[in-house]
Amino acid sequence: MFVDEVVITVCTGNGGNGCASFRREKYIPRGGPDGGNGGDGGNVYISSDKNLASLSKLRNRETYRAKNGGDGRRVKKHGENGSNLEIYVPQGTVVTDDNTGESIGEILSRTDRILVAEGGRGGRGNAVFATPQNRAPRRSELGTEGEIHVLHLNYLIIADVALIGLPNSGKSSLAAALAGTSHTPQPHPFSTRTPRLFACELNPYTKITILDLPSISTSNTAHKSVSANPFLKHIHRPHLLILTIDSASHISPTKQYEIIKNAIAPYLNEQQKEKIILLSRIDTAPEGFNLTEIQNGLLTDENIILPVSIHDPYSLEQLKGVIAEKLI
Ligand SMILES: Nc1nc2c(ncn2[C@@H]2O[C@H](COP(=O)(O)OP(=O)(O)OP(=O)(O)O)[C@@H](O)[C@H]2O)c(=O)[nH]1
Ligand SMILES: [Mg+2]
Repeated sequence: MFVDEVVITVCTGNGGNGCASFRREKYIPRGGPDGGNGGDGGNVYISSDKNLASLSKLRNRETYRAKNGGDGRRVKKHGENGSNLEIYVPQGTVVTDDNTGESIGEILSRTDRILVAEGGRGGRGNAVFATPQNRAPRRSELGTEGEIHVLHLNYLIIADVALIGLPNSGKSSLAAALAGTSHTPQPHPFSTRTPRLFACELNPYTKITILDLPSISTSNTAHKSVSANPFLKHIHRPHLLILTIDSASHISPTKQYEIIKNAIAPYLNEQQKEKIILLSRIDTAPEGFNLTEIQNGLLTDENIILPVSIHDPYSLEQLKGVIAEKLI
């Protein structure tokens, strides 16, 4: 199951209480104070796990707790520190405070780890309060309470390129062809239900990841797109967007482009001005399909337009070349 958003509650451990006690041993009258300190409560961390590709291991609305610190004991024994809790997430996860909306951090590299909540401090035992003036203090401290936070985890997939287009426009076949992996063609629309990453070697020196996204519905409009395609938010990280315009579709290329542009507009970031527009499945274009006319109709300063077919290795090589140029 692919899950890219969860809300969880995290609780850190309480600090253990300090102990108030006095040394009691045979032949040692009036032994001094010997109460140990309480241990600190465990912290909660959000940590990177490069093997994860979803937040599906976490349960929405679940509470995750670190351990409490142990109480201090006699003979100056310190309470044990409560063990920390590590919550593992995939690289690309954004952490925000669900109550305030405040950004807490992002897990981007494989070593990233964020302290999201700190455990309570252990209270001091009476042994530490002994002074020459007061050799028998009875005072000891209570441990402080841990913190409780409600966190919103939003996984935004890390990829170099994202493929976006209308149903059946050849995105998955193209991603598989570029990656050189086998793909069972699905002739029905919306066969891709969740985002999928493909590793592609553009040339011997450049390896990239391509994100194949579920199709945009033809009834998509900017304001409806969140519910219609909850996966479009994943275009946030890829530097380059490839829009597939289906040459074989009954919807005109300009109309397809309009639909895609409106659907992705709410999710674009500043750096994503550049796009490659593909006239996909070009080998199945109907008679009278005027490539030059269509290319000119779609051309803008920000776009480059290429015809492509998975059955034409030359067009795939050409596409790889253009991707490499845009990314490097
Ligand atoms: N002739 C031809 N057929 C293609 C080409 N690319 C894809 N197809 C076929 O088009 C159909 C749809 O391809 P997909 O790759 O599943 O398209 P998609 O955009 O991922 O579609 P969904 O995710 O299902 O909405 C399949 O039957 C493919 O075999 C192409 O370049 N030429
Ligand atoms: Mg697909």
